[in-house]
Amino acid sequence: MTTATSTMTPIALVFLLLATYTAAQDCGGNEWHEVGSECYYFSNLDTMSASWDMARTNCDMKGGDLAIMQQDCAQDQHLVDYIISQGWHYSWLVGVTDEVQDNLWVWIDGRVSDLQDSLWRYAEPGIGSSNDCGFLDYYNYDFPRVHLVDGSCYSSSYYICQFGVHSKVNKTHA
Ligand SMILES: [Ca+2]
Repeated sequence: MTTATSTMTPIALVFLLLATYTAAQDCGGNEWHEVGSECYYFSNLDTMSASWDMARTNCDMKGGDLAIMQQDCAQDQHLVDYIISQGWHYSWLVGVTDEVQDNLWVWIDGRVSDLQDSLWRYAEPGIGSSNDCGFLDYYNYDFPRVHLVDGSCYSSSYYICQFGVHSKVNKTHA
């Protein structure tokens, strides 16, 4: 037991233990948020923005990688609903890129993205554009929506990490 803890009043210690236990249940720490069956880190909560490369490095240090989607429709919906429920009007880097071959969008776990999936916003991603990284983007037109769009890999952006994602795509963006 540390000196600081040993000098706490018993009631403070109870609260500390309770807080620790609660955090441990919630995806192993207060950086990670349990959404559906997965744990995510939302960098907007720390006002942390980064390029694609740095975002992946930061996610890696936390024990994950950029968030992956299109594996499980229900899980995708959980994530979308969560963002809408929080009212976060942002765009976040997620783990999909067409850097290797234009318009072939590949998730960082190696799966090719289905561009017909309604998770992609209408007319997105743009063909032949220099925007090679995928974002999950909130916008409100009649009602709040969250969709995938393409964007720059180099601008400093918010990002979503997903705990335990194992990448098959090189972390270095050429
Ligand atoms: Ca592109």
